[in-house]
Amino acid sequence: MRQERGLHELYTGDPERADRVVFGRNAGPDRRGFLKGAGLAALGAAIGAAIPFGRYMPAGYLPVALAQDKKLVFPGKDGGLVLLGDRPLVAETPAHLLDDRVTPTAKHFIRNNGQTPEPVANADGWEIAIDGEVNTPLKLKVGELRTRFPVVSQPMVLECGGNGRTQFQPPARGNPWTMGGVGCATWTGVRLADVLRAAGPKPGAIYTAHFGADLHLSGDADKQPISRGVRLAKAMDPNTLIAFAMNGEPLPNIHGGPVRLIVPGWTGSASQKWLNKVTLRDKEHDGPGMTGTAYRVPVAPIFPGANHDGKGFRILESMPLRSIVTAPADGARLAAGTRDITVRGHAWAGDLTVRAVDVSVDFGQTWVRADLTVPANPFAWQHFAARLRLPAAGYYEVWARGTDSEGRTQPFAAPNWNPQGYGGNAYHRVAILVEA
Ligand SMILES: Nc1nc2c(c(=O)[nH]1)N[C@H]1C(S)=C(S)[C@@H](COP(=O)(O)O)O[C@H]1N2
Ligand SMILES: [Mo]
Repeated sequence: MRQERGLHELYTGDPERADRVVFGRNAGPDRRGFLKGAGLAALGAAIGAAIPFGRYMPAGYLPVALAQDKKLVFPGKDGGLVLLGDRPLVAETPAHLLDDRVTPTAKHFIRNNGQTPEPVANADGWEIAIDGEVNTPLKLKVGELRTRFPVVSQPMVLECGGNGRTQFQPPARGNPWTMGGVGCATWTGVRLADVLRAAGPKPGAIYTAHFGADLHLSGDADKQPISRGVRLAKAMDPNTLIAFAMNGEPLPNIHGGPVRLIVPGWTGSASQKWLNKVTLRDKEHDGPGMTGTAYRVPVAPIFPGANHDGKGFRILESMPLRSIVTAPADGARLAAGTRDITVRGHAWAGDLTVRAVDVSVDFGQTWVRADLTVPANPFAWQHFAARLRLPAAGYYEVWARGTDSEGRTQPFAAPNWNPQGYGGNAYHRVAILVEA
């Protein structure tokens, strides 16, 4: 059975498959030997410079510059994502690259739990099944979805359950997300509710179970990398979509194309990629990612650092309130004499909305209320901006702190320590320097 390997390892062992995974299906056998053409251009773009001796670079070679920087090399990604792991492939977006109101696909984070499937040629022929506690089990091709059901298109936040994890002390287990496991792309698809209604949920149906076509890292076809579900009420929310397009383009393979779920505002793990089946169940789902301490959080606080088997935890559903500063960039050096700056960013709060965002440049002694937009539609993030005065040259930190529609404010440090680090929503803090 084929073991999934890191990209680098994959390149050394199986350059043809590596090139297909990285550069798409058109990388033919002529690309063996040395790297040429589109592949070389893509690597050059990722590095940000021409590669004068690129013709001598072996196909599948991962340049040291990229390995050191931990920059993601991937077609359609602009080189700015930070690789958190390549087996499985996980990459986050530095906050300053999330400045756009709608996150471009090139800047959207990636979170895989298993192997990346190879792209399929005929997206419209991809089939999904609806079964379990329904009166009429269905098999629907993606092409049919478009014609049978109303198509919806709107920007919505997709966020990894572990976003903010590095805030936890002692460190929590899992991918070291800072604040970049989030994006707000425009998703186009049909409502899961419409499709479920067509199948007719039985009275006993209370929960969904989601299945995708990606292989487990071990290559064992009997194991799933992840299979989560949601309460039926969330599945029936008109904003929960079966999505086949992202930012107006066919859903890219790496984001789950041809088709995926978007369960906005809830832990990203519920938004199954490479979707091939939704089963309605008469009890809570128990697939990989539903049990123990995975995507589950303590109901009563536990001692930070304690071993815990997750008994008595609850399933992570809505994501917490967060805000990020997208400008200035962390580490920005501002010209001597700069005294006023505009701070900009986004805020979101899972199923809730954001009532206010405050920003500070004096370590939280005083706060300035930012201008804040209303969401473009349910589950879109909100944008804030504020002018701040910097009295002299020197080092400052910009802090941002949101308040949600129920009046709760972000804490200074990550709350409710848990073994896998969910819910870290401390203030976002960026460092800036005004040159003397
Ligand atoms: N089939 C499948 N679906 C999946 C995953 C996966 O590994 N396999 N990862 C989940 C997790 S944990 C997240 S956060 C989102 C990430 O979606 P993205 O890679 O498009 O950003 O997809 C979810 N859906
Ligand atoms: Mo995730």
